[in-house]
Amino acid sequence: MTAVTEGQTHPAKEGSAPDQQTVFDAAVAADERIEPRDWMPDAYRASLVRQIAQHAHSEIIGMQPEANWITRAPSLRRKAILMAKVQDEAGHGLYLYSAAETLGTSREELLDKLHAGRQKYSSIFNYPTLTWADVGAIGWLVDGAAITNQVPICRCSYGPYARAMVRICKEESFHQRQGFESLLALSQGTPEQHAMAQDAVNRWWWPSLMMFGPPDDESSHSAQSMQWKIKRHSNDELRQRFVDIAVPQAKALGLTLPDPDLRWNEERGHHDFGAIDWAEFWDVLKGNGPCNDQRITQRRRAHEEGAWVRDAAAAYASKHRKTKGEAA
Ligand code: BYC
Repeated sequence: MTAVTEGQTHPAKEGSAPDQQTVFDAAVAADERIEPRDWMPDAYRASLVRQIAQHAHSEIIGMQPEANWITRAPSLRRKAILMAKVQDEAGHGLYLYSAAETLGTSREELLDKLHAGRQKYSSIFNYPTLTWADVGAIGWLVDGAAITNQVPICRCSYGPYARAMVRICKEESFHQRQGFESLLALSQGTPEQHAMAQDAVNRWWWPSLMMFGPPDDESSHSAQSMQWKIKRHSNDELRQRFVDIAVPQAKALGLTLPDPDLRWNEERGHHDFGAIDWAEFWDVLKGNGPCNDQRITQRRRAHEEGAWVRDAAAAYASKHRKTKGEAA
């Protein structure tokens, strides 16, 4: 949008004085970006904070299941790749908390809410990583689902969120490829390795489909978020897109997707797939997944143990500011 004066970046046309809501609606309709200092409806702001915070929390909680395998990676190469990937997830969290901060909240406040169970993180990270093949399955399926969901967010109406997603999607794409390559190596390895890869795919497939959120008719936020162009596609549309992408990839991997109802539907031009266990999804959201307690306990512990690092960084920054101030 074209900036005019601070706090009001949409110029009113001469002779007219459109109210702030009209200016906002027109900007969204014209596919312009809403920027932090623009007027926006309170509900738009609150919904963005909700979604971006949940997204950021997912990135940092998502470090845990994969970090579980860093010490046991089968080679130095795999270990280096996994460490880099886990660090990337921390970086994604950082961009996203920064994007949320532009909406007038603070990272501290959001983390407090996560630790108190008042904000969510993705259901997918409440499942355990039982074998090394799970690291490959997460890369292929979980990062694959994440890209499918997140590429459209690069066109989100809120500027800072959209811009954060560009880099995140590039990195997620690399993550997805490394997962695919790692699973391929296992699938083409010994019969035991192939079985381990298949077992991982069997366990991660259905939770990956749940990542896209509830079916459209049970999605409380979708209609409004799509109207505001925070979301560009519905949960079911993106889930279908992901299934259509994953089927040929599974074939290339020599692995089977654990769904007897999965088949190409010529008429629809899409794959039909079996019923998702939504009772399991809602149960995981309520905190009853296999790893909910473990994930949040570990997150709280990491936060407490990292307090001295935050204090030291804040002290250094304040000293640096003072020194710079003196030099000026
Ligand atoms: N898990 O109205 P709906 C990653 C909640 S990170 C938990 O459809 P919306 C990665 C939803 O919040 C992956 N909760 O909501 C990281 C709402 O509850 P509240 C994270 C879920 O927002 C490391 C209620 O259910 N990606 O990929 O319109 C390593 C009703 O849902 C889930 C993002 O966060 C879920 N799966 O749509 C590797 C992407 N689904 O808030 C990979 C950004 C729904 O009213 N987020 N809920 O309490 C989005 O695109 C959207 O927020 C969602 C949900 C599609 C997830």
